[in-house]
Amino acid sequence: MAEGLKLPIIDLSSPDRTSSARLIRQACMECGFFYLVNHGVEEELLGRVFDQSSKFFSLPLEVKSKLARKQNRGYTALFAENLDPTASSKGDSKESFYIGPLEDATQNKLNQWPSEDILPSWRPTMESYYKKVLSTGKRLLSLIALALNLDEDFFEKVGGLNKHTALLRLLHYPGQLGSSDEEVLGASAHSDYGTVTLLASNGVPGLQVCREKSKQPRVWEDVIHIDGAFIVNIGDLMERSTVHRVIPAGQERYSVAFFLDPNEDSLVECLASCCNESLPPRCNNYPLQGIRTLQINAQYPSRLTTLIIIKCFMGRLRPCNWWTMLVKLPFNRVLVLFSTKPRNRYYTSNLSDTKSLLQVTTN
Ligand SMILES: O=C(O)CCC(=O)C(=O)O
Repeated sequence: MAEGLKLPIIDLSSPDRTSSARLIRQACMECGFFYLVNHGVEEELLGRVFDQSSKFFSLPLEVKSKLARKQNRGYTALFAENLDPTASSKGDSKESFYIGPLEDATQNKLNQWPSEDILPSWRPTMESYYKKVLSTGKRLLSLIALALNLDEDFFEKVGGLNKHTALLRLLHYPGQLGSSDEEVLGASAHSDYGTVTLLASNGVPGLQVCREKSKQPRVWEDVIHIDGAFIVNIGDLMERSTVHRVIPAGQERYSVAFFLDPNEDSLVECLASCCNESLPPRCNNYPLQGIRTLQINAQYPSRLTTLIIIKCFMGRLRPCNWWTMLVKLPFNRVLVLFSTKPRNRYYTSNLSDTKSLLQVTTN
């Protein structure tokens, strides 16, 4: 197994916020991953989340399948998702459960909950965790704003999370799979498409990071578990997203990922502090909703999405913006954004797969 990565540890409760922001900035420029401690989510609550998660995933498949994923909420079975179809046709060896925003009644209605008769503590436990980790994520985002030379309350002021689309995802990787000639990963190589992801696990190894995604063959480094710490990575909307994966460790792994994603109606636009005359914005006014829908569809491929991609590639259809984005996406990853007003503004760091964003903002 590859050597463990040495990642910086950020203390969310440190009174020296300037130093913390500096550390985050460095972590994001170098790797896009760091640990977060003193984050305010009690270990006892996390313990209950894992306990409920294990109870749910132990249920018979027919029971879990009654909550099958709809509108990106609910249960996905083993091999349903394929994060890297170029590596394997089989799909990823994990099952999962998505929970979406709770505060907004329309969004909350989409959530699916296991029956109280079967798992009476599931819903209150997940709701408590969702609220806690959301608050941690928002505090972290204010440090990231500082790291980008913005006011701490920048993202809050522009209302970027007023109608956020953060997803909590419980994951279960079975320990043993039947033998197969094809290498099957727990989660194949991918980067996350939101702003930040906060990940907790039951300590079973498997998470690996590739710092140079264009280098072949790829070099994978283990991310070691630290008790009580979240593993945080920045997503595509923060420009320096890092490819990661989960390999089978021969033991059952449970994890819980919280993807802090902004308002659905956001437009992707470059932050003023992240571009200048010599480095103009490379991507502006991309609608987040379009990008996300396309990304999610690509993860759970349907015949329609595949057809559109093929037709665009063959030049048989004149691609509209969204289709163009879909085709470009793997090569030209997008950026940050948030909206000040519904259906209006925006914003972002500067894009491309280079580390230029954070370098440009260095005074
Ligand atoms: O389960 C893990 O450790 C990682 C999960 C992950 O990378 C993801 O869901 O995007």
